[in-house]
Amino acid sequence: MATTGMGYGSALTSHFPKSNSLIISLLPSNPIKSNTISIVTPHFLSPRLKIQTKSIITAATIPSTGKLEEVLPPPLDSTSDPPPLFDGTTRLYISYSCPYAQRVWITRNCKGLQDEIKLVPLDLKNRPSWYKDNVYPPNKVPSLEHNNEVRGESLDLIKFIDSHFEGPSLFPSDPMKQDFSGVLFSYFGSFHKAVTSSFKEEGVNAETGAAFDYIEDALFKFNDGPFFLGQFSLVDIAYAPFFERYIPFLLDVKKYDVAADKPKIAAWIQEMDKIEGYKQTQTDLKLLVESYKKRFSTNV
Ligand SMILES: N[C@@H](CCC(=O)N[C@@H](CS)C(=O)NCC(=O)O)C(=O)O
Repeated sequence: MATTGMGYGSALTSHFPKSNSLIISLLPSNPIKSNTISIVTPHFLSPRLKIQTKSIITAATIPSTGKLEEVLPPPLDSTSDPPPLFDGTTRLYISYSCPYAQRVWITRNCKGLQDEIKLVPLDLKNRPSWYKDNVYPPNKVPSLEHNNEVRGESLDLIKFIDSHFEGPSLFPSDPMKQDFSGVLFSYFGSFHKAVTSSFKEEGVNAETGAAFDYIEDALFKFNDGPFFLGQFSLVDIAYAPFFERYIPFLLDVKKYDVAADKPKIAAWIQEMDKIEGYKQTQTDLKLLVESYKKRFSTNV
């Protein structure tokens, strides 16, 4: 069992990486420089994100599926030139730490669109002014530049990418499942509010507990797989980045194990961790917990 140094519970240990990601350079006769840095400080868990330091250097890693894992570009900041906007390239503007952007990034990966949709990470704390002025006036991430238009809102974007791009469908054709997806997409706002309502309070309140009960019940709805709609879908993608943040924060700060006595949630977490397109987007858990602690510093 992995030891995390943060007292993670048994049901949750599978959520955490056990060792540093293995970087295997392709083409050994023509070695590719794996000139990458981590966006995180060294600590007990392996950083998942490998950020390229120089744009001319390429590198590749092979996860267990054999699919190429990309080395990620460095975030652009206020000193960075804009990309050549509206030149026909489809660009996904994200921040590596944003859970909303992560939804769209996962969707892009799971559909195998790494070549078709170029990632443009931004440093949100030192945002380039051209982003608001010329790309996306709401000045938030994610946004998608495609066919001379820029659109935003993560839930709209994951549906847009799923229906307008090649790759495996991430939305079921079964009308009952489609209906339930609507329920779960709508529930997300209440869920997020209910879970974070405990963050500034002592302990974990009943609202938070009820929200996880709701999720556990939802996972019982279809029995043809461990995901919200049975098979893996956009609904799992919508929730995963938030669970990724809630789980370690609640466990570390509140000693609250989200998956305790919740076998469906425990199984869902385990299965999500096997999705390559998601794994490639997972960020550093200790950093997440630290940033949540800073944000919710009173009475945690
Ligand atoms: N409802 C939006 C929320 C996006 C959002 O709030 N993104 C944050 C980063 S996690 C952001 O860009 N914040 C910048 C700001 O508000 O200035 C979505 O689902 O895409």
